[in-house]
Amino acid sequence: MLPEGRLSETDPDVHAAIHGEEQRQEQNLEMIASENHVSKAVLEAQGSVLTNKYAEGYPGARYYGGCEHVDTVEQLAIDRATKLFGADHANVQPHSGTQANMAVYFAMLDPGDRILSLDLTHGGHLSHGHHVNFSGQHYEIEQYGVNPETGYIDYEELAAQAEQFDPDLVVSGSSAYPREFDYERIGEIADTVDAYHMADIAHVTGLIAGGVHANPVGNADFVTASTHKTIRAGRGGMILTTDEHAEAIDKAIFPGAQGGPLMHNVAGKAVGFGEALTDEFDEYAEQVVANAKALAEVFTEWGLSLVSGGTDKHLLLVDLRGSHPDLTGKDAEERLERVGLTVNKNTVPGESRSPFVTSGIRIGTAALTTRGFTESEMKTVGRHIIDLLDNPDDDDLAREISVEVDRLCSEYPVYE
Ligand code: DSN
Repeated sequence: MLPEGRLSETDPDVHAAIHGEEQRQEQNLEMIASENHVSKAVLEAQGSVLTNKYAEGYPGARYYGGCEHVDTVEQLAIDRATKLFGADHANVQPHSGTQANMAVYFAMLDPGDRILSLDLTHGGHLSHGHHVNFSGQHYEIEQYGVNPETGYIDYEELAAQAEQFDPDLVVSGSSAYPREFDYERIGEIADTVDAYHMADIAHVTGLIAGGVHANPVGNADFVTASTHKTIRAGRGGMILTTDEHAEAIDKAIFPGAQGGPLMHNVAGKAVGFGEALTDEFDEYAEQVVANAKALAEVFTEWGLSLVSGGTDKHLLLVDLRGSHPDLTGKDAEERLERVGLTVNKNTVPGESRSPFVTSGIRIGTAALTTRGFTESEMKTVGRHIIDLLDNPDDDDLAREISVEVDRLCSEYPVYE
């Protein structure tokens, strides 16, 4: 027999922590660029009985019986993903974006093969070859960066670097590069040196699905993604590829890198992708970028320095070294958190402080746009951020801003 009763009765400790997190999300303005709020429908799918089911294999070819319903769910997720991105093939089983990247490397490379990717401190990701990550330990890595003057990737320089390094795989995509990638150009560079091109669109999955950013499908051999950021389809990952590489990718995910898929998460992806196919989602994606540009405008007007001078996407990278040389990213993050503004400290190009301290903060607009924020609310929040950074000892000011944050949270609830 199963324990009876609601979670609040059977496990008040876990219930209290979940409830606390619900309250935290409602009562704070979430500006961590990799986070978002999913719909109640996605939550329902993710919290469903599908968590009970083993489904190793793929729809129609499983290693377990009783898979007729999970087959339906996974096929819906696959069909919606291929429709959204115009891809030949989608694998929706990766547990995360990192697992998706791992599967592409595992499918196409041998240990010691060469990967050319964006440096972590210039906006890249751990799984693109950082030395503490499996990717940096199993493959030979060379990294490209942004031009220190402009903050943009210099594609001529990247082409020259590729010629010299002769990579087997070139990675486009980032966690903290505020500009759109030129996937076509990187595809050409990869072709020139006979390398595969993997576009990691984890952060911009929703912007591409919503038609605001160019789609790398067609220019990249592999497109990897996480599904919980701008696309709001619940926590997980995905790989898009061509018919040519479909079998290798499917084998790399299962049995290569993972066991049973998390079918409740696959259901969340199906529901979120369905939402992303609507016109409302396209409007959402446009507003996410409009909000980030509005925030960039306020920051620039008030003297904050932004890496690359602005943004094309859902995130800004504030380089505090110019305007607030003594303020670390860690201190800035804590100062904003005290009034209910959640951001994350982030390294900036040419970083001299440790990743636990940093000289920058990364600020995203996806979650606030989900709450209904438009440019005017974003500008209000932007001015509050500047006031807080400029006046560290003004407790009255912090209290006033905290009240204003409460007001905005009540006016734009997440789930009520
Ligand atoms: N950790 C995520 C981010 O914050 O960008 C990427 O995996």
